[in-house]
Amino acid sequence: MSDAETRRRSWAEPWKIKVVEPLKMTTRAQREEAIASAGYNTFLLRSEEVYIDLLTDSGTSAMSDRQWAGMMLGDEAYAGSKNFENLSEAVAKYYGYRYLVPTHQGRGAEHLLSKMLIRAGDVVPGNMYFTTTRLHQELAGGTFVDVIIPEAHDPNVELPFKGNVDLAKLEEVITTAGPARIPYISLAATVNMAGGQPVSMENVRRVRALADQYGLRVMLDATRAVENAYFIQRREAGYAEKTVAAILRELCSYTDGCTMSGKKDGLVNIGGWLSLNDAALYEEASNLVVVYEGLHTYGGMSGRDMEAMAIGIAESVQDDHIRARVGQVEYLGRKIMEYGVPIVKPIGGHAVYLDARAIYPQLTQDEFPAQTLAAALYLDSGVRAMERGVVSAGRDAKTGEHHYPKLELVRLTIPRRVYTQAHMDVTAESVAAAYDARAGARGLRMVHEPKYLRFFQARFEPL
Ligand code: PLI
Repeated sequence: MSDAETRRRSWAEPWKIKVVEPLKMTTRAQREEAIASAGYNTFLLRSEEVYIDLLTDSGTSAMSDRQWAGMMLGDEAYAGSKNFENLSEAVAKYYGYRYLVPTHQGRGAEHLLSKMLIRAGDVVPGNMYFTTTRLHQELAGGTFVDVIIPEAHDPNVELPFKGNVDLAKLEEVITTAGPARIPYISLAATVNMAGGQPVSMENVRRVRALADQYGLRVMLDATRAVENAYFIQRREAGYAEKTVAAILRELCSYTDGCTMSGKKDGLVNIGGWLSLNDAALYEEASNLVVVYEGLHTYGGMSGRDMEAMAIGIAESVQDDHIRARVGQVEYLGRKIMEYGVPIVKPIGGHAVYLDARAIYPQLTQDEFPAQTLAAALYLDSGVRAMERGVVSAGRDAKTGEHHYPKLELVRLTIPRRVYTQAHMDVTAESVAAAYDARAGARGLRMVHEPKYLRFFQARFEPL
């Protein structure tokens, strides 16, 4: 059959539903009580109080029947599990790295990498911070410096590769700090905090060239690199006829290793890994993992979890899968735009990001517009979203002042293979209702602020 015959006309999912999980609807009065007792933080809601859960795409995906069957093949030996071999083979085949250190999830890998490579006073340039990644870099004594292109901070600029590294800025950071103070370049694909925006292959190639010029490593945050590969296939000249799997391999080939949260692209509920090409670094990482995670052949995962992830990786790079995954996100984004609600453009790979600053011009960042909007959305319909603004950005490690990010966003994050098109319609309607009520928003004040990653557990009260 020709390509045209096999290609489906819409982004319709290449699967059907075998098991369902009932959802609970709540009344407005119940939601008012729930959000107040959660301190106006959607992280502190009980899942039972949520109707459509778009808090995160992390660990919330539905596994396939093949993955569930794989769970029965769990080899729970403390050492030398067969599932570790299968996972290593899957990572080598689809990502191309030589060595694998399994971890309980992405931040476990970030911890090991930061501990191994970062020394006090080091500088880590990267294309926008991610919360856990930056915190591990800081705890190891480093300072993160943002080198993403300036357009990434503007929700309205439409660029195909808004996650790209600003190469001039990167070189300036390298020469100012001195290459000896740069443990590695921290490259994310796609860029979560910028709105799920991709990097181009051309940009990654040039980052590699610059790194080589100064003798530096490039470490990839591969958490959503499959989604990035799909955008390259769709948007970058010369890649339309290549498979997402081939594009992913090429992308990784320009880097020296990766940290990975298998809970996103990898289609599992728990798991992650650290990949490395350098034998000496691997030796150190496989020694360090036994201190913090577990033996180097399970690293915080059970055998069955490693098997499910090995199968999930193979499923995740199928062109049909990733087209439907990103297609659903784009469907929701376009619906929300039809209601006139301001969002980050272009629509990202894993989520639609509402522009809370534009929606609530009456609120300053000290009144937490995105936190306010996430709570308002929950109140309207029971849809749970996540703040990605000043609360998530935290405080400057040196001055103790709030980071004030230009982007003040609410993220509607789509779990993979979980919700239907009708759920997306309901979500868009609810966003529109919250938008229509925007003039009444008064903001919040923070009444409890945890020391680390405050967005998870902070509490608020209405102003
Ligand atoms: O949640 P972990 O520890 O498996 O992964 C940490 C992590 C690293 N990098 C990136 C880009 C992430 O998005 C990420 C986790 N993200 C979460 C939990 C999210 O809701 O986006």
